[in-house]
Amino acid sequence: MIVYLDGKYVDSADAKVSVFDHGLLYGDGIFEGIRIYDGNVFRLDEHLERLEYSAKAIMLDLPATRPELVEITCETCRRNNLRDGYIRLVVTRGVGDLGLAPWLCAKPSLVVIASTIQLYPKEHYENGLAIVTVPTRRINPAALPPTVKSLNYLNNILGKIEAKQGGALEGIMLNDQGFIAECTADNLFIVHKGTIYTPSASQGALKGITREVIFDIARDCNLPILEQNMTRYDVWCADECFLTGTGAEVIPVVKLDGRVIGTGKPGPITNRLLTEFRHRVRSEGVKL
Ligand code: PXG
Repeated sequence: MIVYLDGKYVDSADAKVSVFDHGLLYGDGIFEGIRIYDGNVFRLDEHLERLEYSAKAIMLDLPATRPELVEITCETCRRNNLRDGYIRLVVTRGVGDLGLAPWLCAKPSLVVIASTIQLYPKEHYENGLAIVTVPTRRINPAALPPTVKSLNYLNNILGKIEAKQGGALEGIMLNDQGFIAECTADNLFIVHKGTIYTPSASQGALKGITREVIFDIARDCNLPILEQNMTRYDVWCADECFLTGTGAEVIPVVKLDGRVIGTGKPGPITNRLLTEFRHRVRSEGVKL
């Protein structure tokens, strides 16, 4: 595997960063996870825009412009002959001393990895996931905006551990007011009486790129869609529920906290959105 690291395409065995990199020492950095389908990089501009916003929020100067990032991303895929897979962009604060001070870091490091991704097993798309609500609350936006896709994923990792302990592959994280923020690595939607609902990003969610695609599809198909505060009760009593994410795409949820959602099978609107999503990933995107 060939990895891009700070201006060079190197063998993965040589793709190493310093133990003094603040990405390692403090989780001081940002990242993106992007899919490539049949040689098309899906929503690359949107991912790079989110990376730029994350950089701005943490006052980090990206070491490459948008066109350079597009070229580096595509070139990393080309060098790995990757036509279907997963691309990880990471920007760390770079090498500094043992203090926090980011202004003492020499320069940010940029890494691009083009690889494969571990997907949810196919049967979950056919039968739906059973998920749980986890005890760990999503971090308060006043502490660290969850809209920043930062290298500080401990909040989500604790949630992920708790979901596993609860026997589930994914878990809902509430915000500190008890409203649903999102899942540990996916956004959440419900369908109730024909309308699609999702918590607004201000409730503590990442502004998911896949979430945005759902808004686009809903608009194009004349399906009503709203951002609304949501509790566990709203999910228990929904007709349908599904999660969205770069890895998950659109995955049905049929149980939350032991309560069966709707008929207990993936619902018609969820299935329609998944079908339309899978069509779009093959017809849109930046060609290598
Ligand atoms: N919320 C969080 C906290 C995420 O990390 C999403 C929502 C969905 O956003 P996108 O933009 O992907 O629609 C994410 C994204 C993995 C993996 O390997 C996780 C994500 C993306 C890609 C891979 O678990 N999370």
